[in-house]
Amino acid sequence: MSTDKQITSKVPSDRPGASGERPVALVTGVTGQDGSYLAELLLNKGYEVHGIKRRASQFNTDRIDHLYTDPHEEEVRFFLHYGDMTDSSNLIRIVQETQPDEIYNLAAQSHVQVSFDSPEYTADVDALGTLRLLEAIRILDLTDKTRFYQASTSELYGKVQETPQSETTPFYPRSPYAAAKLYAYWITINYREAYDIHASNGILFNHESPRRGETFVTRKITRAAARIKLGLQETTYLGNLDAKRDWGHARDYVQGMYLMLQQDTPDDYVLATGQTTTVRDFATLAFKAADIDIVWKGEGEDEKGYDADTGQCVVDIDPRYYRPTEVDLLLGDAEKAREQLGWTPQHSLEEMAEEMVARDLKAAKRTSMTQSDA
Ligand code: NDP
Ligand code: GDR
Repeated sequence: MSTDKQITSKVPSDRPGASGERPVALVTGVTGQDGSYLAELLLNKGYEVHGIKRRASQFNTDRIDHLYTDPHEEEVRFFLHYGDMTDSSNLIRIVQETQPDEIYNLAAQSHVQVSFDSPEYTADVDALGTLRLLEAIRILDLTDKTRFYQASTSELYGKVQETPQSETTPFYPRSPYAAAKLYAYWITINYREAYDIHASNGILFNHESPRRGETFVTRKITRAAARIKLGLQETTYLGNLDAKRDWGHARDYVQGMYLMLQQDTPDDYVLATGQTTTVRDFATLAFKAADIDIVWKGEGEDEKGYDADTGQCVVDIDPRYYRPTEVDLLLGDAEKAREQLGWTPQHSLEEMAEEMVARDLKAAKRTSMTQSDA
């Protein structure tokens, strides 16, 4: 599934690393879904990678533990620093210490529904956090050296203005998350224009993987399908089944991020698959991958959860998962990224759903064995 051939063809030969020295990247949000795939990609390309993680009361590095090398060993290229997007002095110190060639700003309070509950915190992290990092580059006089990637989002499009959505489609944010990301998008462009920083926005449509957080809808569904199959839960409840998303695979999308920072000139790019699917259809597809037929509550006579004899599971709606304002339809046009970066997604939605369900079935089996041992 590698796109390495396309990638190297669009990477100029004068980037750091090309003449032997080791390029240095700083990744915020390294413990998240995208951060973990991006760190893998950069390490494979020979980078020294520094990641920022938050202090938490429990371990929060599950997604990157496999990248960790004992610091006493000779060739260590992956380093973690405690930090937080709300703490300017901490960010400035980390940028100063690491002197990165590239910063990938992936850290965010990234859950749209949660942003309605914590709008101010979301703005602080997602909007002002971006400003803090850009200011660190400026204050430390790294504007000529450090390239900057901003994790912008298809949520900026919000209320549908046109489809498919491209770099020229007007924005209409529909959540505190999207409004915060709108500020981050524009401040990135402003610092590019005002201070000549190589700063780019990736306007990424939804991308998923087995590492997706459990409360985003695809992972919630694949995890539920696996656990229902193994008798660990009876059913699941969902919100708006009619919402349509352009879902790709995170592995493909982090390659696009990397490519954006290898271009001679900074710019803004949409990454998307060009196909859209309802939540309802994704759920049907994912449950099928676990050999379960969904019956939407109200459509069948039987109102139980899972029936192993028929292979059917009744799934219901819980209005608690409805959002005060919804984004109804996302469908992206990634023509510019295809043309200029040589980027094309490699995974189909079906393959991805199968991969996610297979991984969740494995995890559910482990849980099931632990429970029966207890
Ligand atoms: P995740 O939610 O999986 O990861 C978010 C990361 O940000 C985590 O490492 C998290 O740390 C960290 N983080 C959150 N708050 C802070 C803070 N205050 N200070 C420092 N770090 C913080 O998101 P994804 O990997 O899915 O997404 C990466 C980025 O891309 C995000 O900015 C998201 O908004 C954006 N995006 C995502 C898309 C998607 O479909 N996945 C699409 C478009 C944009 P911790 O592990 O401790 O929680
Ligand atoms: P989204 O992702 O809001 O698009 O943001 P999410 O998976 O949370 O929702 C997608 C759609 O599914 C509907 N939905 C549900 N959502 C959740 N979480 N739980 C449910 O039970 C449920 N039922 C239906 C939602 O209403 C929505 O329409 C993601 C995040 O990764 C953002 O950070 C990123 O910017 C965008 O994708 C692009």
